[in-house]
Amino acid sequence: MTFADLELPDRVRDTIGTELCLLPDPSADVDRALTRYHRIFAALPTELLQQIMDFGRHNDAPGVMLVRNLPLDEDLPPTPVDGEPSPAKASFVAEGVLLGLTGLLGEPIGVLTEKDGRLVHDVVPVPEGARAQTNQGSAVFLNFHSDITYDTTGRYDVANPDFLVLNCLRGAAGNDAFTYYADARDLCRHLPDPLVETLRSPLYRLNAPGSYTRSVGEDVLSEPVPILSGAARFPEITVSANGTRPLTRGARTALDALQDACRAVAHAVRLEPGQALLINNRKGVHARSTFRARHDGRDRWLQRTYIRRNLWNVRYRATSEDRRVHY
Ligand SMILES: O=C(O)CCC(=O)C(=O)O
Ligand SMILES: [Fe+2]
Repeated sequence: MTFADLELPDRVRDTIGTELCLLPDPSADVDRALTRYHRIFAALPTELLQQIMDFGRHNDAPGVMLVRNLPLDEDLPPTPVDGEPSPAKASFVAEGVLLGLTGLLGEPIGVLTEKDGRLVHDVVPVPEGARAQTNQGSAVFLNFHSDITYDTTGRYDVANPDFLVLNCLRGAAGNDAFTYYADARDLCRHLPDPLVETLRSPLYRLNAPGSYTRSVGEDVLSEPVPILSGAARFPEITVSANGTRPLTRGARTALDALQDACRAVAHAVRLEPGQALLINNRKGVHARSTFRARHDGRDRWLQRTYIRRNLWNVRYRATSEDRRVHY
């Protein structure tokens, strides 16, 4: 599948940046902030705006889109080292870019077990998580995966985000961090039919995300699920970074072949400040290379949202404190 790549004209970047830098921290009133961002992002040229909206709405759209030449915060404080928001961040341009793009795709959601339910996630290398299969890692390859959500129903691919946006505030100091995306349509074309057939069978149990298993201290496996599902033209894929357990030998062979195929078909992006990656979390799987992290305030810094097209289908998980935050 094509990899979509958009660039804002300088004039539009500057207009959006000037307006965003006047706005306060969106977390105080997210719906009001999203409304303001909506007005601001309406300044995008029609063609660009439609390409982003079409990315969100159409089944046959690409699974990943890079948006370049976005505005930046003028004074960026040191990269936080704990995965928490930086208390020193005094302007909110990056948050505005992230939530402005998010609003073109759907609704940002929080999950209590992921970044304390915040809507804006700071994705930074954390010393204790350096070797973990989570967004805190740096010293290990973060395997091709979907962002999944632990759920008592035993299905982790239902309440999980439809989309992720990753907005880059600071690139890796060694320029060595790559994000990869492998589209399930490409994977199905690449793999022999019998292996695709196996991957379409409920022969796999997914381990819950590392952020959840860390809190309970043990692996928590899903019910047996297929890795690929849905119409042949529009396959959905679900893989856990934290471990996908094949239930048969054949299932293992197909899973190994899938991992190789991901590396073969993936698009690689080295995110730089002013670039955001829009990721469809159902049409493909993503991964991240190892990269050098020093935990000295100059490390790579992304902000991320989890997005649902619609909040209705996840209402069974809604918390009573905040209508965008789910347990
Ligand atoms: O750091 C990256 O490029 C991607 C990390 C990741 O998988 C995520 O944030 O969901
Ligand atoms: Fe991820």
